[in-house]
Amino acid sequence: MKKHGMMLPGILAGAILMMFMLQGCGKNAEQAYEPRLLLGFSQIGSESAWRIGNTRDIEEQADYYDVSLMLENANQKQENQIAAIRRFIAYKVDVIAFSPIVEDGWDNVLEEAREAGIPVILVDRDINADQKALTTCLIGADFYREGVMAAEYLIRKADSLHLDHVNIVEITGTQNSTPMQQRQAGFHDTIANDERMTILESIDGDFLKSRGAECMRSLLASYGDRIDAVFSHNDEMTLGALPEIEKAGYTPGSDILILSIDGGQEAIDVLKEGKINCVVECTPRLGRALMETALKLKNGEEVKSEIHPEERVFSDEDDPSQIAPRGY
Ligand code: GYE
Repeated sequence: MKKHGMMLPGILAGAILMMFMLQGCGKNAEQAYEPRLLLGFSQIGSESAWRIGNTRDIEEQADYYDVSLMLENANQKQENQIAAIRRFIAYKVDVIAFSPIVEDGWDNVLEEAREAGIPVILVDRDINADQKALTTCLIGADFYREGVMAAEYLIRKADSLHLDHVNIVEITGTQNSTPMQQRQAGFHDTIANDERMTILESIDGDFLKSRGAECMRSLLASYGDRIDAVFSHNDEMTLGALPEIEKAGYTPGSDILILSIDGGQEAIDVLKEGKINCVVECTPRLGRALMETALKLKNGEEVKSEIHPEERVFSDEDDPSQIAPRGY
């Protein structure tokens, strides 16, 4: 039987789930179709190329592993994610996975999953330590390391340009999300020992392109000429900020150094043009590890408590024309 990924509101998703469970009835009408694994996944939204690539990868890998996927998109709202998880519990899925938009506020719904005996996998982002025991495993990037790698690039760049000071503005991701907190911590901790480095301001860009542009306009209005470098927590906000820098009469990549995170194709193309100096990779390809982990949980096998993909740095220190197509 063909399995389908679903990006549907609850009731419709329920009706279709019933339909394809019934479709599985063979000669014996009493014997309902048993998928190999029924996985409920609550995605945050569609805010970035990263997120869209991540959703696509999870759908493709579910297909590849013959997993029946109930996929719900929360459109950037935690309450929608909580409602989706409750629906997964009601449908008695085998495993629940979700990418928590923020770190806190999950205790009640995770307690409900635990009472129902359904294991929960965190994908991409983490939750508060006190709620962690209600989940089995985290599959996602080491965001702290990403912040460290961005800062290490900036320190090397300051050395090679013989800069005696670097005034940085930071455009951060969604407040209280893991990548925002960890990328900031990794970056700040790493520049802390370099007295050339000063953060003029950190401002919340919510991982959105439109907010990246707004933040950059306001930072340029406040600091203008004093800005030497922009550290933006994702490509979308970077792509929003660049035209504002140009409109203000500066050349990104030379007048102002630009550091970004994610490594989507559009940002890599701009890196090749020289308007971005460094992009730290954050891979959205978490689908394979998710399917393998969920299958193990269904079979009652042990799983690792954390799985981090390998990531690298793309920058003007290497030849950007050699970067292979990114696929997201
Ligand atoms: O960097 C950003 C996205 O959680 C790693 O969320 C993810 C981040 C990613 O929207 O582009």
